[in-house]
Amino acid sequence: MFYLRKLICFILFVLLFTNLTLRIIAQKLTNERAEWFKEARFGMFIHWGLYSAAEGVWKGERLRNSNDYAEWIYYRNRIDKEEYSELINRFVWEEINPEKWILLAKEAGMKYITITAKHHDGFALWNSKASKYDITYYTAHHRDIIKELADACKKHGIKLCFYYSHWIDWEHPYGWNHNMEINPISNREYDIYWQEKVIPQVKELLTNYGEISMLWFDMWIDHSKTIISKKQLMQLKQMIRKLQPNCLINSRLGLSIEEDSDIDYKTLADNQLGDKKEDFPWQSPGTIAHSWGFNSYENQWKSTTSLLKWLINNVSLNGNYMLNIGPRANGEVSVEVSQRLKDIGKWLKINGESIYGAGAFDLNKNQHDWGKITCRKLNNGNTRIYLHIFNWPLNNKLFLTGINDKPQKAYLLSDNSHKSISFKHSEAFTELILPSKKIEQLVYVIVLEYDKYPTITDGLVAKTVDGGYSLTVDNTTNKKACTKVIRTNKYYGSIPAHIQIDTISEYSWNLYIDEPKLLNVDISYSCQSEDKGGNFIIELENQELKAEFKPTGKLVVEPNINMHVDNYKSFNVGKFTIDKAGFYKIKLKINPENSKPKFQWIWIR
Ligand code: FHN
Repeated sequence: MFYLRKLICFILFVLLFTNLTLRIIAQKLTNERAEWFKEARFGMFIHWGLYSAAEGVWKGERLRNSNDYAEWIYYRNRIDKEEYSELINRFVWEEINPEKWILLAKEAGMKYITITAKHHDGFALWNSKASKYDITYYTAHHRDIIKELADACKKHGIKLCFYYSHWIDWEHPYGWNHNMEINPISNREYDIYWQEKVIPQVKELLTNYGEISMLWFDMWIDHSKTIISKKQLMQLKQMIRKLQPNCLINSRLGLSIEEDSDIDYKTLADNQLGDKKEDFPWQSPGTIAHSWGFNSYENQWKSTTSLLKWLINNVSLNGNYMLNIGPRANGEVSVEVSQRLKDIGKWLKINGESIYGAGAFDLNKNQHDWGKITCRKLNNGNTRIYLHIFNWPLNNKLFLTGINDKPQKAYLLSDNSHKSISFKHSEAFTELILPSKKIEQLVYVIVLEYDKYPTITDGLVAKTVDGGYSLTVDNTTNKKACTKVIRTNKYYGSIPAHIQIDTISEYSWNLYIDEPKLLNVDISYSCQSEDKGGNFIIELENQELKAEFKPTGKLVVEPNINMHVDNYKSFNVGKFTIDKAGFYKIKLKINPENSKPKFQWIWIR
C-alpha cells in the first residue's frame, strides 16, 4: 500500500513536471517565433474575393443585416452557390495587379500583409488541388493571386501571411454555416469537410508559396462552442508546426493562449483596441471604415489621425495593429483608403523609431492626458522614451509625472538636427518647454534619452495639461475602490463613473506637486437626500477642509421623454497651501450619515 501511494505520487509529479516543462518550451518557441512580429507592429489585412465584385449589393438589393460586412453577402442575401460564382465574370483581370497592394503596404510603413486566401465563402484565391471552388478553375486567365502576391512580397521585403477561414465554409456541403444551427450536420460529416478541404488546402498554402510568416484563422468564439473538435484543431496545428515551424498562429484558431501556450499571439475582436499592457504578443484587426470587403455604400470612414492614434495606443501596450484594405474587383484601392495609408506612411517615415520594435513603458496607460508613451531599450543599455503628444498644451509646457530619473536629452523625433528641448527635472517630475507647435505632423513625438532604464514612482496622479490634478475614483490608491466604481452607458453616458458611499469611507491619492502654490480644491458629487447630513473632510498633511454634502437635484438628459438622472455638481471647498515642491498624500474621509452621496472627483489646481 505504502509503495503504491509513493508510486502514484511519483507518477503525478512526473506528469506535472513534464506538463510544466512542455509549457515552458512551447512558450519559449512562441517568443522566438514572434520576435519579428513585435518588431513589425503594423501590418495590412486584405479582404479580396468574389464578394469584392458584388460591392455590397445583390440583384439590386443592398446587403441584408445591419452589420454591413460586405464579404458576408453570400450568406446574408441567401445566394445560390453557382450564381455567386458568376461574380468572377465582373473581375477586370487586365487591371488587377497585386504588386500594387504590396507597394501600398510598403508606402504605408506596414511590414506584413495578410490576404484572405479563403474567406467564409469557401472560394480559394489560388490554384487548389483540394477544391475546384478556386480562382484557377473559374477564370480563363488561370491566375494564382496567392502566387503573384508571394512573388511581390519577396521582391519588396514584406512578410507574407494568410487568412484562412477554417471553421466557416459556405460552399462545402459539410463546411459550417450558421444556418446549421437549425439544420445540423453530424461531427462525422464536418470531419469530411475538415479532412478533404481544410487540411489539404492549408498544406498547399504552406508548401507552394515559400516562407509563410503567419496563418490567421478566424473563429471568434472558443472551439468548445462550435462543431470543431480540439482534436481537429490539434491536427491542423501540428501540421503547420511540421511544415513551417516559424509560421505564427493566432488565437482565432479557436484555442486561447491560456488554453494552449503554443499559440503565438492573441487576436482581439474586430476593431477592438488594446486596453491593457500585455507581456505576450497581441494584435487588433481593424477597418478603415466598417466593412472588410469592398462596399459601395460605405460611409463610416475613420480619420487618419484616429487610425494613427490607434496604432500608437496599441504599441504603447505592446500590441500590433493590422489595418484592412478591401480592393475592388479590378484591384483598385479606393482613394479614401490609399490616401489614409499614405499619410500614415509619411508619419511613420519620420517617426517610425517610436513604433517599430518599441513597446510599452511602465507608467499607467491613462496617466497623462496629453497622449501615449512608448519605449525602446538600446543595446548599450540606454533607453529612449517616446512621448506621443495627442493634445499639444496651449502654453507649450508638457508635464511628465512618475519618472524618477533625469533625462540626458530631449528632442523632437521629427527634428533631424535633434535640437535639444529644454526641461526641468525634480524627483518624479519632468517639465518640458516645447517649441511652439507647427501644424505639420498629425502627432508630434518627443524623445527622452536616458543612460539606463529609468525607474518610476508608480501610482502618482499626473499633472494635467492645464496644470491641475484630477483625483478620481479610478486613480485612488485604494485598490478596493475599483470594485465599487459604478459605470453605466445608460442615459447617453450622462451619469459619470462614481462610487456610492453608504458607510464611513476613506480614499487617498499620491501626488507630486512641483512648485509652492495656493491650490484651490473642488469636489464633485451627487447627493439626492434633501435632509441635511453627511459630511466630508479633505486632508493634505496637517491642513483640512471640511464641508457638508448639499442636495444636488436632478438633471434632464433629453427633452420630453422623462429622462431624469442624478445631477453631479462641483463645489469649491477651499484652498491648500503648498510651501515647497514634493510628494503629498491627499485623503478624503466621508461620513455619509443618511445622505448616501455619490462621489465623483476632487479637482485641485
Ligand atoms: O466574419 C469575419 C469578417 O468577415 C472578417 O473577416 C473579420 C476580420 O477580423 N473576421 C470575421 C468576424 O470577426
